[in-house]
Amino acid sequence: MSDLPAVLSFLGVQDPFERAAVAVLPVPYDLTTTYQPGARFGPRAMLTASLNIELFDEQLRWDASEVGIHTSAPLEPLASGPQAMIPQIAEAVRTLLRAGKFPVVLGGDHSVSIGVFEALKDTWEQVTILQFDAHADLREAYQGSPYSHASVMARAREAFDCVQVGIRSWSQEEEESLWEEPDRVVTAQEVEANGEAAVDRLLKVLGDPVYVTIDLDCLDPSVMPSTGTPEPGGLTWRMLIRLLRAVAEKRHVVGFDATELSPIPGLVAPDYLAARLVYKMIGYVFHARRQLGSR
Ligand SMILES: [Mn+2]
Repeated sequence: MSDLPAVLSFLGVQDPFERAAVAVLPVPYDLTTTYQPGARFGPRAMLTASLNIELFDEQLRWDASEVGIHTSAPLEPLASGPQAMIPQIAEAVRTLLRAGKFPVVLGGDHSVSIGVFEALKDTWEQVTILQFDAHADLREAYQGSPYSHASVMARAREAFDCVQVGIRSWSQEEEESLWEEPDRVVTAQEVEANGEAAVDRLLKVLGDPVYVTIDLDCLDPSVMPSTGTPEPGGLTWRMLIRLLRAVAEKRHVVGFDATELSPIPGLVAPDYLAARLVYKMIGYVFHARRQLGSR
């Protein structure tokens, strides 16, 4: 197979870093996954699936890859755990932000987002973290670690305004903190009951600019079974992309991540969905920027 690229790149596109608006950073790390490990294989599965995606977006009627996409070498996971890994992720993302790139981080388990938040703190005085997830992720610590995938939004809330969408599972411990500001939570049930109303309500509470962190388990397991914690009653594909497009059109999005893809061998549809979602979001963001001029 001499036609295999030396480095697996998103969409099989590899624009020179200097010319790329989008920088894809694979982080194959899953040491904090608790139920079904395997998110370390997520980036590779997304990148492999992405090679089959049509570059022309059928909704936008535009080939979003023309903005230039560069995929970095994967960040090597450190076995010493998240205390070491998070600064490493933060530094890698800082480098991308300093270079003026739009970072797209491919997890890995959701704890990789904590590293991204560290980098955002140094770059943006004020940014809202918009989380798509089945879980509140508001545990102060989980299994002894404050950097667990179950503590992602507890860490985010220490520095940022946050809005949480798709939520449908939380602990007794999280019950109080989740509902501190009820406007800032859009449950999966609320989205299912009236999607358009949920879009409107989200836009009403969401700050600007926005960083979007996507735990793929926000989606229903019927379309996204390949996650560490598949939770029933999730978002549909259509509803998720509707929400993401609305956010991209109405806010300045500074970057995003897609985490918790834990590929099931032989079941490629979820891997493809994850890759398609990442490309959709890139398309939405840059199409909106093109329409509005640089904000
Ligand atoms: Mn989750």
